[in-house]
Amino acid sequence: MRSTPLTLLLSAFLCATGCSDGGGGGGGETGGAGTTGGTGGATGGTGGATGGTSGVTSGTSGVTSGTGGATGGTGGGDATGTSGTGGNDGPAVRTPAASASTLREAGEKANPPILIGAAISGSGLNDNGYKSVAAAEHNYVTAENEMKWNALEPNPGSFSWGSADNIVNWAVQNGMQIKGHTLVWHNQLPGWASSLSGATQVEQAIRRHIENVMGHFKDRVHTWDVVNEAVITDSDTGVGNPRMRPSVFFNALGERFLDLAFQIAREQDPTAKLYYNDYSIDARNEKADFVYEMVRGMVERGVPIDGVGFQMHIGPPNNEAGGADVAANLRRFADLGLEVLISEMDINRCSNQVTAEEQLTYYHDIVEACFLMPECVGITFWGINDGRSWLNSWSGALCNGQSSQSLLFNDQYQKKETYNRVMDALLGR
Ligand code: 9MR
Repeated sequence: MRSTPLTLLLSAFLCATGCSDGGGGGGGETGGAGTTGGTGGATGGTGGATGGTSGVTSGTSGVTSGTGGATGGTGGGDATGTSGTGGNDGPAVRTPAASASTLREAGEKANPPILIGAAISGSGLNDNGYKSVAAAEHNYVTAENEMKWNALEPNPGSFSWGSADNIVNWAVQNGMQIKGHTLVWHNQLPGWASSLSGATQVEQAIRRHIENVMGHFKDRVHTWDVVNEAVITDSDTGVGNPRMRPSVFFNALGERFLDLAFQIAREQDPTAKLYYNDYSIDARNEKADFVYEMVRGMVERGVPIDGVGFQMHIGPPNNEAGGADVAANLRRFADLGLEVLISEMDINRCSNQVTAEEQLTYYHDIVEACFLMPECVGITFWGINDGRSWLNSWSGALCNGQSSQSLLFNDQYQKKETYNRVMDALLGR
């Protein structure tokens, strides 16, 4: 069974913002026109490449609406003076490969290419079946736990690289890119870091950690989750009283810790892509709105943020998000001039809150939402095979000893129907 093509839903959404003609209008000299641009597409109009007169918010809008982009615009600069951040010099659409025998191949042959990622665990790499599927099907790696603060800096100023190096080196050998996950996060902190207090102590610890970690991996890791999950709501679904999460970082420095972390990261590596990453911000909800305003503020202040990762843990206890909702939500972040990424996708079937049919529809439509947006640079699945999913053993996931059946491969590394639906979306079907 095929779900409603997201292309239709997406164009309906985009047309709601103005589809007066079929040409490539929008974007260009006035920038802001992009947000109400036409339905153009591949050939584009005049907008896009260098943004409009107020690039941060308008430059990419031309691309959004299927307008400008490819041929570039005449506008320049942006409101914050960081020339070009609002522009988007890629094509306005992504063209699928004609055929592919792996997800990785489908991603690499798409134009522009799209990264196909997986969370990789050190223990998984001891299993040949896991390793061969992981490398054949993916070209992007996130270490599931091995690059977190407790793994890398178990004692103050004393670093432990072994497990992370194993994963990173394996990825490099297999021609895969790596995202460093994660520099500043309230969770998986060593005890000594959780008990720091006072602005000076906390700022020094953040600086030492970021400088050492980014410095160690500088030649191999070019994208970083600089800050992870800094926002909380009453419910894990992203609803209820969204606010900055109390943490050792926030408690000592206030919201300033965000800017500080990104600034230190930028000083350490002027060319790295720097991301904010969070869960249950996948569709428009209270948490996503709050994060949008938070990130928009960072962009306006000139904080060096390049992208946002939408974790896309679908099903209990996290949010559920349909493809059209995801598309609309990702779009507004991309319109800030940022890359967007589906960073930790899995769909939990425990307790049957998500049915088998719904799971297939979600997999297809959410991957399609990203695929259709050139600013969506990749899709990372949070694991390889069902049996190793983090969900199985976490009480919040309501699995009660059952498998979450949340991923694309079974425990014999055979492709599941979920895999086929993801492939369909990557091939434009
Ligand atoms: O998958 C990870 C699991 O093995 C760890 O026990 C857990 C501990 O917090 O972290 C999991 O990964 C998380 C990721 O780092 C950040 N977003 C949520 C992920 C799932 O909890």
